[in-house]
Amino acid sequence: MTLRLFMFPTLNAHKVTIALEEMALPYEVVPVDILNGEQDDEAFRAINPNGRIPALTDGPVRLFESAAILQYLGRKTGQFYPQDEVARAEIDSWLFWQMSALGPSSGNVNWFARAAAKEGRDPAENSLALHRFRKETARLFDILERQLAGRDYLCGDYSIADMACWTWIDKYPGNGGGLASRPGLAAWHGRIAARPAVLRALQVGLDRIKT
Ligand SMILES: N[C@@H](CCC(=O)N[C@@H](CS)C(=O)NCC(=O)O)C(=O)O
Repeated sequence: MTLRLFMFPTLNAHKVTIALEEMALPYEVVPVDILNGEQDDEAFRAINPNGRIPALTDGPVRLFESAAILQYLGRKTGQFYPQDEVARAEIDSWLFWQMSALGPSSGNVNWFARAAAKEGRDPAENSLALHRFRKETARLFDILERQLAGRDYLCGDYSIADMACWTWIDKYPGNGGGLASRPGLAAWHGRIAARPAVLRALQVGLDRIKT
């Protein structure tokens, strides 16, 4: 059965291409042009009723939400997601932390910064929101720094939790105040950035960006 990944080259989609490349799974890319509203097409809504990428199908299995996809791929292959409950509980915790804290907080920094610039709004209008989300994102970066003290990866061995967090740090380090003052986070970032599967994964879909 062919895995079909519905995607546009963004950090949430690249979490999944990292997992697919690391797990050496063959997959087909189905482009969804989110800059031209294809995420709202009825055909795509049948795959993800929430109208967001990434989504994945595997025969009769349909998944949306990047963390659900990462868990599925981890269960399917037995890689980067150990069955042992102690290890899995740790990975799930960091995975959900990324989805509920790091992603939304850093994403809100982007939104409020962009809304002012792109929508011709008075930047002062967004200053309180930006202050709140920048402060929270910096706090979350500090949490990662603390977790990585004495560890190469978030949960000991490289796992789907690292894949989920890494794209957000890689793409928007400035949202949390950068990596210069966080040596553990910087080393972790560099360690993952150097992985051949990650380098391949970040290229997937880039031909879709028409700039
Ligand atoms: N929690 C979702 C977030 C998905 C999401 O927000 N995807 C963005 C791209 S990274 C999207 O589809 N944006 C299209 C839009 O905002 O209309 C996940 O992790 O899969």
